[in-house]
Amino acid sequence: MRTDWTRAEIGAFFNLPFLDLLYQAHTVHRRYHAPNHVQLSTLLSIKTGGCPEDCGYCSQSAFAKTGLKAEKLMDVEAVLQSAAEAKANGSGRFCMGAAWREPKERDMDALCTMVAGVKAMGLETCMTLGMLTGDQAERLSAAGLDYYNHNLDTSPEHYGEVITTRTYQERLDTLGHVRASGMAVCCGGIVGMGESREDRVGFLHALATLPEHPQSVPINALVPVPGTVLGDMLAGTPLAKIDDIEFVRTVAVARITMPRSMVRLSAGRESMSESTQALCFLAGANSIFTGDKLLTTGNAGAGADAALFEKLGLVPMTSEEPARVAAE
Ligand code: SAM
Ligand code: DTB
Ligand code: SF4
Repeated sequence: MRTDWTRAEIGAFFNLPFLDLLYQAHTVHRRYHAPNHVQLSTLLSIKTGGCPEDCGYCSQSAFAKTGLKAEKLMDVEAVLQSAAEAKANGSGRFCMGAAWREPKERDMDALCTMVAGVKAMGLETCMTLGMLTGDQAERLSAAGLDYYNHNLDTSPEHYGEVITTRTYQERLDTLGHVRASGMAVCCGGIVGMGESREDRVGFLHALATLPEHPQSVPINALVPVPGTVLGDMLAGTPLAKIDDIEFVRTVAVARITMPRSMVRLSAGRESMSESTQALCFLAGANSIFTGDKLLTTGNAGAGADAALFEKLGLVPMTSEEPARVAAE
């Protein structure tokens, strides 16, 4: 798989006529993935609010005026109960998120117990806890964590407009620790934060030129939360919502440049029409978050998703099924 893409090449994909881009992305998609299978993932916020980081999009930042109450880390039993419900509702993957800059040593045992318990249910496991040291990555990996989510979020140039308390390089370092531990990397970002097309090019370029492609690439559309820097700054402006076609283009270019990765249609789906979501699947998205809630914001809900799958003839991927079909 190519990891030497240039920005010019990635920019050229974005500039293709829309139908040519979709055709190319879907052709790549069919070569590496089962086209009508979409993975259902469930998210659980295992530690909500009060985060010391200043990510401008995030409702959980202590800098945001969202009125969200800071909570403690959930009990292992409650997490496992929630995972069992996710499994019963057809999810193949369970992703646990914590509003931390990084996990504390005192929490590591409980986190590892959660991972082992969720894994024992036959679910794919993912966590997103902030920055990790090499040792923490090793421990989570040994406990059975399949994926670790840590996003680059945007282009290196736009990054400083969004977050000041953690550098791009620190993010790259955490991704290196995750990769070295043998866990799969889940790394993506957000579009619709007022960035330019060139920033979206730079963002996908950063992902597609990592030492290995992230095995999982979440593409989020900003959920503008009132009280957050970006939610308030963009409210009422033409930038308040990413253009649907531009969003689909971003998914398509992710698919073409990272052919084997799972491309996840993540936050922001609640405000997308069924047709836009269908175009995202055509462009190569093959995973969604299901359920009524993401971490703190609303989501389309299992009923709406079941109806959409029925309409489109999509089948949820089972956790036993290999996510990727054999490539030639
Ligand atoms: N605290 C951890 C961290 O940031 O590494 C994990 C949780 S954080 C909520 C995970 C990701 O969710 C962020 O990197 C960001 O890409 C995405 N996210 C957070 N708030 C969002 C929003 N309002 N709209 C879209 N995506 C969002
Ligand atoms: C990711 O890139 N998207 C998911 C997951 N990683 C953890 C989270 C989306 C969060 C949306 C905002 C919220 O619900 O607070
Ligand atoms: Fe904290 Fe993660 Fe939100 Fe940033 S995105 S404020 S690190 S919870």
